[in-house]
Amino acid sequence: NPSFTVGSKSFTAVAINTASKAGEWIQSKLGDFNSLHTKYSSQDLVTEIDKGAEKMIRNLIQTHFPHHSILGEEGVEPGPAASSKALEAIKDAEYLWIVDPLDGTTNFVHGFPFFSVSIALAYKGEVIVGVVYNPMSNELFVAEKGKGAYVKGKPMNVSKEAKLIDSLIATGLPADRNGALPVNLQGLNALCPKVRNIRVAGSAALHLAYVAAGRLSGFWEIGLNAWDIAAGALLVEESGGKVTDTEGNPYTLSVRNIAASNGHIHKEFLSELDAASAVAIQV
Ligand code: 2AM
Ligand code: CA
Ligand code: CA
Ligand code: CA
Repeated sequence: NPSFTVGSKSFTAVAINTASKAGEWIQSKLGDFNSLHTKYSSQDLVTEIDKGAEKMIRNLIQTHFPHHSILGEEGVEPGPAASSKALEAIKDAEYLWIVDPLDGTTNFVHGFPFFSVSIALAYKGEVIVGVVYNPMSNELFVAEKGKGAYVKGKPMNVSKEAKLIDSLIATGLPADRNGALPVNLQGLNALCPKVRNIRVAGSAALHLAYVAAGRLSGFWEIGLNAWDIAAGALLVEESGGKVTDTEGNPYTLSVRNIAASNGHIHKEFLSELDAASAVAIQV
């Protein structure tokens, strides 16, 4: 069993403190940032704020835990399978922090107030701490493996819907136009008539936090990376929900096609996606 501390330093306290500091800084930069580049495609945006937040997070983690490894979105080569390649090189790390400094960059750029900082800690490949922070709503979502999940200090529980037709589901429309996007659109097309409604709010980490908090019944998206999912997946599991890949395999750090739900609807959810052939990237 991993411990949650080194000496007197709590991993969770550092994750919370780091996510809060980065989030407050990001919020202070709303509408006040300069360099705006596109990364892999014209829809794949990155700003100096993504990079600055990651630097801040890396510095804080390294100060506390100099022997831990860090995987962050802005520290690797961009591209559709960015985290898979990076994970391969780093997979033997005992303690691995998985960081998305700004999840929902497009929202940040447009001032749409739905973006987050996502920080997870994995011990021997298993996520043991997950923190997602939305500075705009001042909501901090925290989970520790085996110890439950909390939003603003209050225990979270997933929603109770038992049928897809009563469910509010979220998904994402990825920037990867040739791979993930058409598959996700296929899923959207198939799911839409079978559910109460669908939301596409632009931050995978926050969508997962909302499933954990019972505000969404489920979420799926094709072609994500480890940093979009790791913290949110633990939030959902520790709130009583279910997290798999879109084919129903157990969640691991290498999963890129994610399906999370309150558990009750999971089977029906995945079978509708499967019927639409919308569970994997087709190339
Ligand atoms: P980001 O804002 O950190 O880049 C929305 O569909 C989700 O997809 C967001 O969590 C977003 O994270 C992520 N995303 C954006 N561009 C992406 C890309 N090119 N490949 C994979 N995921 C991406
Ligand atoms: Ca990005
Ligand atoms: Ca992201
Ligand atoms: Ca990001």
